[in-house]
Amino acid sequence: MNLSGLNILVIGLGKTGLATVRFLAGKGAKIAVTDQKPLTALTEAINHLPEKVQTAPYEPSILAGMEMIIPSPGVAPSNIILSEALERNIPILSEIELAYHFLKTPMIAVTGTNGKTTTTTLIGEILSHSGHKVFVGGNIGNPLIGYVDGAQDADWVVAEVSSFQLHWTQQFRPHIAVLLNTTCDHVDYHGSFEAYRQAKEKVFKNQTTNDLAILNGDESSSLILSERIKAETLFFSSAHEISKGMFIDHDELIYISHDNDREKYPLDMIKIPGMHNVENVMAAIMACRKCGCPSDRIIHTIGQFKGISHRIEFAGEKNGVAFYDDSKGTNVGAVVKALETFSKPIILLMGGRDKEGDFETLSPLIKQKVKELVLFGEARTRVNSLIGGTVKTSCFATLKEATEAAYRRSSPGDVVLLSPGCASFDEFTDYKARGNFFKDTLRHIS
Ligand code: UMA
Repeated sequence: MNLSGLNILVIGLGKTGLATVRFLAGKGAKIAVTDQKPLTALTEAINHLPEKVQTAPYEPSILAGMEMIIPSPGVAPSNIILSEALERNIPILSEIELAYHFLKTPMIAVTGTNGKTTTTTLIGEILSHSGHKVFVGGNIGNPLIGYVDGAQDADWVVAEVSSFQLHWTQQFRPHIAVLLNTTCDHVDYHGSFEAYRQAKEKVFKNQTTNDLAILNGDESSSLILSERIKAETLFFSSAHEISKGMFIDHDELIYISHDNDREKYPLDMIKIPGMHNVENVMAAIMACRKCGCPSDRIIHTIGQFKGISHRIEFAGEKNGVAFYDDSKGTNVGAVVKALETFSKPIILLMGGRDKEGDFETLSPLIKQKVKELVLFGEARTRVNSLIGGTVKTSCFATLKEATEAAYRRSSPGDVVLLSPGCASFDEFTDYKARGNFFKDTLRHIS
């Protein structure tokens, strides 16, 4: 792909936009950038732009003369500039698609509604403990294009890829692709659950028989999907035996490879809680075995792995009440996984910015596991109208008020769980800030 002299518009000046602009400048493209925020709110980003990059107004008229558009992941497909670009047949590429065209390192891509960050991180750690040089990036926080812009000196790239990033891909082809699970999320962005699912499934679209696809054997949609996949396919299941892939047999994980080799891994090597994490581990093992990582290194690394922050993370104990930070649980599927992890009575903190989640599907599990529901933030009214009657429920404007109320209502032996099922952006910059704020509130609570 020759970008020299090409007129390219980059939409959004966050992490992705800035890294993309730097890469494009190095390739000699003529770059314009635009952002829905006023320029005065973007001084920091603008100060980091390479020379000759133009800032442009946030309106479709800027498309005149443009030959390619690179939208940031957060720009929804329904965006007015993107709609107009489609009308005018101007190519739209996501940043991961652009990066793919220049990527020289073999790539493992991990997607799914939940577990992406845990699995991506674990694969990266196993590979590096097995002696490989690894770049871990993508949706996890550091754009893939930044790696492509550098020396590209890793043996493997492990990329967490989101549905936002996959939506505008065309030729993107990871050597190993993992789809962990697909439950309802980001309907506000994609327009429907079906559109969201289709975006995720694009991770397999260009794979060939030389590649590997890893799918969830407990989801009927992945069985249907596998019929369209050309790559060698392996499944993982926490519920039943699998003929090619990985499953649980009493206190062991069994892996049956394509060559019918049978390997065993002790279940108690896994220190991170919940059956969903057993699934994440199975996917990671199969990806790493394909890369040639030895089983003993895999077992050792999994045994050391403590999980990631803000994902069902133990946040402390006060007067016999245990607090867990699951701020990264921003959709209903994640709340399900978190609730399933505990056997003690739960006081559940939910809320934030609604992504049109299917909260009503939570009712049976809430009835079974939750002692009291404490709702907060923008989404509290809608969530309350959908599941408020299931158990005793109260509503608060902010996370601070909700956390203090949850503690007041708790008794020794309870779990207070922040698993919001919503985005954080009504009160915080991101889920990390929300999780840290929760922990900070706990420190000062009395
Ligand atoms: N913007 C517009 N128009 C829009 C939307 C945004 O101009 O319609 C502008 C904003 O004003 C802002 C910039 O775009 O200045 C932000 O772009 P962005 O929202 O795409 O954010 P980045 O900083 O580029 O971060 C993105 C991912 N963000 C999203 O997908 C929303 C980060 O994932 C990712 O870590 C980063 O690229 C590096 O790859 C975050 C995320 O929430 C963690 N991801 C979602 C998730 O995990 O559920 C998909």
